[in-house]
Order: sequence, then C-alpha cells, then structure tokens
Amino acid sequence: MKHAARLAILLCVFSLLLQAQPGYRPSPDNLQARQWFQQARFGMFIHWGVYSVLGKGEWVMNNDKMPVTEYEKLAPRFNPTDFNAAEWVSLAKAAGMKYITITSKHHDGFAMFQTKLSPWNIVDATPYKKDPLKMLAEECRRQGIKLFFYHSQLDWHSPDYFPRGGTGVTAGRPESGDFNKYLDFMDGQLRELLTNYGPIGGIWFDGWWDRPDANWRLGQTYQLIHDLQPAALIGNNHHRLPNPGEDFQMFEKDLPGGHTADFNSESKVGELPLETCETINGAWGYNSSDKRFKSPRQLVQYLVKAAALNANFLLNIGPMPNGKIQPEFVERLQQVGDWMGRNGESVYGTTAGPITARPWGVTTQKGNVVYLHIFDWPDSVIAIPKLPRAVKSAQILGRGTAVSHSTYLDHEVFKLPEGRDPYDTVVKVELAQ
Ligand code: FHN
Repeated sequence: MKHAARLAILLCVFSLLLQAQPGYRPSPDNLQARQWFQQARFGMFIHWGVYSVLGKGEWVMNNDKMPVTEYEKLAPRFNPTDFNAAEWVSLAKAAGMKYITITSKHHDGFAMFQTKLSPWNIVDATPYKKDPLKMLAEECRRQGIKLFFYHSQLDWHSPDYFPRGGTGVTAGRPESGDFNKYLDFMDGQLRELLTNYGPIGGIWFDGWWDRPDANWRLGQTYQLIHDLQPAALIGNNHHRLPNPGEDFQMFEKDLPGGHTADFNSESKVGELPLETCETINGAWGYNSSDKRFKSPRQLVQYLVKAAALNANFLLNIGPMPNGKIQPEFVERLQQVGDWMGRNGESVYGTTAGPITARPWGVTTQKGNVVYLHIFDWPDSVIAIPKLPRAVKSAQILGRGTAVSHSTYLDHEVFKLPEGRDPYDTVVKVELAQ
C-alpha cells in the first residue's frame, strides 16, 4: 500500500511539472526583473470587482450561492465614477510601495478591463464604460510604479469551466463544457492584457487549487506570457513549490515557511524571489462590515519580518464600488509610509540579516550594514549574538543618534538611547569590511 501511495504522489507531482514549462530558461530581462522585484520589497495588492457593489467580499457569488443570472444583475449597479488612478498610485507611493498587483479577473469571471472575448466586463456590462486598468497602467508608468495583474484561473462564470472544482457549483451552469475551450479563452484574455497595457510587471495566478488534478496547460500559458513579455514575472498561488516557468513564489497570510495558514501547511520555501500577501482588515475584496483593521505597527512589523526572510510584502486594499478607498485603509497606508520614509533603507534592497528572528525583533542586511529591528525590548541595554565582523559604528536610523556598543567573546551589547519608535526602532550597525 505504501508503495502505491508513494507512486500516486510522484505521479501527481510529475504531472504538475509536465504541465508547467519544462526546460524554461528565464531571459536576461526576466532575471533583471526578478532582481528588481527582490529589491522592491513592498507592493499594493488591489482586489476590486463588481462584487464590491454588495460590500460582502470577493467570494459573495459562491458564499451566497448566487447563480450567474442573479450575479449578472450587479453589473448595471457598478459605476465607480469616483475612481481616480492618480489618487490610487499616489497613495501606493506615499506608503512606500514600488508596485501594484490588481485583479484583472477574479473567480467571478468579471473582467476589470476591455476584453473582446466576453461582454462580461466593466466596459460593456456597466454604466461606467471605461477601462480602469488602462488608466491605472498609464498612471503607473507616469509615476514609476510597476503594474502586475492578478488573474484567476478559476472561473465561476464561464460555462466551459467544466468539470467543476470544489467551488462555483451553485452558479447554475450546464453540466457540460469544454475545459480546453475555457483555457483558450483564458489565454486569449491574457494575450489582451500583455498586449494592450504596455510593459507589465507580471501575472499573479490564483485558483489552480480548485482543480489540482486538471490539465491546466500551464506550460502553454506560461510560454505565451514569456513570449509576449519576457520580463513579465509569473507567480502561481498554488501553495506548492514553484513549477518550471514560474519566476517568483508567493505565500498568503503567512510568512515564508511559517505554515500559519492551513492552506500553506505543506508549502515549502523554494529558490525563487519570495512574496507574502496580507489584508489590512480580514477581507481581500471590499467588505463594509469587516472592522478587524490591523494597526500600522502590525503592518510595519509584518513588512520587516518578510524582508528578514528575503520576502516582499504585498499589502491588500479592497476599494469601494464608487472607486474610493475606505479611510481606515488610507490612514494606515499613510502611517506605514511615514515610517518607511524614515526607515526604508532598512527594507528596500535588503536581504535576511545574520541573526534569525528573536523575541526582540529581526535583522536585515545590505552590504556591510546590518539593521537591528527592535520591536519589543523594555531595557535600554540589549545583548545579541556576535555579528559576522567587527562593529565600526551604530546609530538609530532616521535620527542618527549614536548607539554605544561593546563586543564580548560571543555576543554584542548595545545601549539604546531614550525614545523608541512605536512600530520598530532600527539600529543601523556598520561592520568593518
Ligand atoms: O480565493 C482567493 C481569494 O479570493 C484571494 O484572492 C486570495 C488572495 O491571495 N487568494 C485566494 C484564496 O487563497
């Protein structure tokens, strides 16, 4: 029995790898894009769609068992006349974010862009009649922010997404369909996104987990993307080690290897650039009743903990149906941005520091500088394990206040001045070359 089980697992993994882009060799542009991505460290995730009309999150169609015919009645009510791309991109920049990943299509199949392949899109199905992704792409280029698209492989609207997976089974679709025809449709919309919106930072796939045994033709889709835009980075939120053809690995509501979320219980940390994503409250898509807002302190510490694990932090907002961003999100993004304005050098372009996470905090590193991120330490004196080379100087980042220091056989002692940062006090330690 054990042998059979092992064989079954091997076959599943092998079939997954077969589906991907075997023999994929990232282009020089792609490798450069990966380097940029790793140094960017901080991005804005945006979950926005027709579901925002109900204010009950992006899974409302499935959770409320709405058939397609019912759900489609939301479109005439979706008219985000207050949408202002410059405001959104400026808010991302003010927060210290270097890229934006926005839903081009979520599981409900609703395209937030002008697609010729289905009338189920924001231009043809709503009174708004404009393409927000086109406006956002132009504004991102203007402000020097990269734009990625989150694209759901899972689709609750297409009749050809068949056989069904574990979701979208109450959408009232016929019990028949041609999955390859659906994949042609999905590839067609990806072609539109990678042709009509200028240079794209990458594609953030989600929804593979709905049909893990299906043949998703990943290799064909990945090849299409890399042929159209070699520098576009592909990530797939399948919660497994990356497949050939993927350029970064994402974790959801979980630091890499943290296994705090049940769907990440098995995921292992691979060799590709890393990213973790999280919400400000508990919802990805706009949820008017979800008041579980994380504090700016929690958000800064999550960002820094990610950087200390060589990972980016993709922090989510779910805009309202009128195109505005709720004030609780704006306020927190501005507070995180204030901290990043004073301490960003301890996050951007850094890698994990020489000391792993401790009760007092974490460390990041850039060249011969180590940043001690002190989240919680009541005393003025702090002892840490010995650093890899002699300490030349130490100061409080952002203030320049000197920090006195002594080295002992196997540890270092720093004496912290009065006045701590409420989110994260960063000690910049310059090491001898
Ligand atoms: O089902 C989606 C969910 O709506 C959201 O998009 C998150 C974001 O990472 N991903 C899936 C849940 O794992």
